[in-house]
Amino acid sequence: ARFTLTYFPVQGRAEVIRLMLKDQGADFDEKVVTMEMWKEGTLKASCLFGQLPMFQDGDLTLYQTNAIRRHLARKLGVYGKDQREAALIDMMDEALQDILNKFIKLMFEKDDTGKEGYLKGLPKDFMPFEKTLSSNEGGFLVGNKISLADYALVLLLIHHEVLSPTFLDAFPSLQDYLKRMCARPNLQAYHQSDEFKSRPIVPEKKA
Ligand code: GSH
Repeated sequence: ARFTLTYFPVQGRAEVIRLMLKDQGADFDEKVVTMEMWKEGTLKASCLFGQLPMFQDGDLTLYQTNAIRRHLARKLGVYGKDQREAALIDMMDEALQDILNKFIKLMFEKDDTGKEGYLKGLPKDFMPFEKTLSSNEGGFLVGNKISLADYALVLLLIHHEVLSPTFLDAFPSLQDYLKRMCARPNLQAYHQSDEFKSRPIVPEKKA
């Protein structure tokens, strides 16, 4: 395939890239790097910033999840229909990044003490997206076509439902949106695949 995604055997930061590629029906190879392979050090030393994901598009090698996402979004045509939409997509995406950063922090905490406070903050964090979706007749965050930002939102919603199964009760538009997104044929097939089911969200916590 023209595209190759190199990452650890978890959803992690790469999942939002996978989601876009899968939904868009883009053909790509995956190189799975186990912790043992990574600790050996050669691959890490060869990565520009010493981290994964790495993405190859022909002879273009990219690091940094968001740079990879934006490259693919431009390439696959999911970055809005014009500059105005692209700006709004960036705005939505940055706000989603803020939530994602808090979520990642929570995921890597050693115990559950931060969870309650985190869950209390969710309504405030997700309300802007509920509002946006309830007023945008296009059915997406921006315009009437799926975009870069939608993939980020879908993934966050899926992960937050795992964290708190009742969390979407207060957000009817987000609930409807998630249902519609997950019913997209390619996403549905992906989420039913063994490949997806066997990949944990984050690495197992060490005792
Ligand atoms: N800003 C980078 C991005 O978004 O791609 C962060 C990448 C990053 O944190 N990668 C982690 C990693 O490679 C995995 S999610 N950890 C192993 C290491 O640093 O040795």
